[in-house]
Amino acid sequence: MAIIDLRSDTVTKPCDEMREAMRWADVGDDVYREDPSVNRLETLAAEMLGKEAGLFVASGTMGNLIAVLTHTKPGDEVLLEADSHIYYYEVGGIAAIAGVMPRLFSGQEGAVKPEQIADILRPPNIHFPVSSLLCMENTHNRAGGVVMDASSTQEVCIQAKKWGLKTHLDGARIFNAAVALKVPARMLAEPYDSVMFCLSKGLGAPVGSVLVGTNDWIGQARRWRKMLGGGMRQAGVLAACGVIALEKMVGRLQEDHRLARRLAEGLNKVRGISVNLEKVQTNIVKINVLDQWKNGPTLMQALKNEGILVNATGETTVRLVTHKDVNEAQIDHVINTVKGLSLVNLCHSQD
Ligand code: TLP
Repeated sequence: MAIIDLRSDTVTKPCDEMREAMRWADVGDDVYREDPSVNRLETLAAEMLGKEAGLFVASGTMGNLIAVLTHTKPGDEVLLEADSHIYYYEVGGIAAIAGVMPRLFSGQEGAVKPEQIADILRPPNIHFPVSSLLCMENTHNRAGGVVMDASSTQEVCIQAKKWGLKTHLDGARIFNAAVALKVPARMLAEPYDSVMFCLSKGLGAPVGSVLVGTNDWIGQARRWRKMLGGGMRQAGVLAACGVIALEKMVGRLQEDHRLARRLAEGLNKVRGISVNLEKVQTNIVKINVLDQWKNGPTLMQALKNEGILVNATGETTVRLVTHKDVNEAQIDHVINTVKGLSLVNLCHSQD
C-alpha cells in the first residue's frame, strides 16, 4: 500500500534536479565564507526578501533561535502570539538558550490586530523586564496556514517600533503567504528587521532555512550560528538545492493551495467533520472532529490503518498538509477514505 503522507510539507523529498545539483555543487569551507553555493543562496534569498544579507541555517528552529539571540539580551521580554511555533514547538529554546521571557498575546486564529500589540506594550518601568522583540508568524501554522496581509503587517510593525521593539518574522512559509496574496514575498518581509524562511517545506529542499536582515545584523547572527555549532563547512551540497527551491519551486505552491482547498471542501461534506473554509488559505487544512469520531487521535489512527498519515494537533483537531509529493487523485482518495470510515462509524454508533 503506497503511503499518502499529509502530516506536513516537511516530508517532501528532493526532486531529481536537486539531487543532480547536489552532485555537482561547487563547494568550499563556509566558515571561511568560501562556499560559492552557500554564498549564492544567501544572496538570492536576501534579494527575494528585500534585505541586505542572508545566512543559511540548519533548520527553521535554529533560524528563529539565532534571531532571538541576536535581537535580545538575557532577561529581556519577547512578545509572542500564544499559538506561535516559536512558543509552542521549539522546545523552549528561547528560554533555555537565549534566557528571554516570553510574554504572550492571543491572536484570533492567528490574526493579530495592531491594537493588540499596542495594548500589551508598556512604557519602561523599573519593575518590568525590558521588552525588546516582537515575533510574528506568516503563514500561521497552528491557525491552519492563515496569511497576514501586507497592510496588517505594516501596522503591527509600526506599533512595535513606536516602543522601540525589534521585529522578527517566522516566515517558515512566507512564500505560501506571498503566493496566496499574489504579492512578492519582499512586500510581506519589508517591515520586519529580520525574517526566517524554510527551504525544506513546500519548496522541497531536503534541509535548511535562511535568515535575512541587515549586513551588520547578519554578521552578529553568523557568530551565534557558529556558537550553536551551525558552521556547516561544505554546505553547498545543501545550498544548491535551496537555490533550486527559490528559483523553481515558489510558483508551484499554488498547486498545493488548490489541493488543500479541494481536500477541505471534500472533508467538510463528510458527516462528523467540519472545516472552516475561510481559514483554508494556503496548504494547511485544519479539521474539527465531531463526536462521531470520538477524537482527533482516533481519526489519525483510523487513517493510518488505511495508509494515510495525518497529525492530530489537539483533542478535536487534525491537520492535513498538501505538498508537491501528493497529487489530486491521492487527495480524492483521502476524501473517499474518510467518507467510508465515517459511514462505518455511523453504523457502529447505531448498533
Ligand atoms: N513546523 C513543523 C513542526 O515543527 C510542527 C510542521 O510540520 O509544520 N516555524 C514554523 C511556522 C513552522 O511551521 C516550523 C516547522 C518551524 C518554524 C521550524 O522549522 P524546522 O522544522 O525546520 O525546525
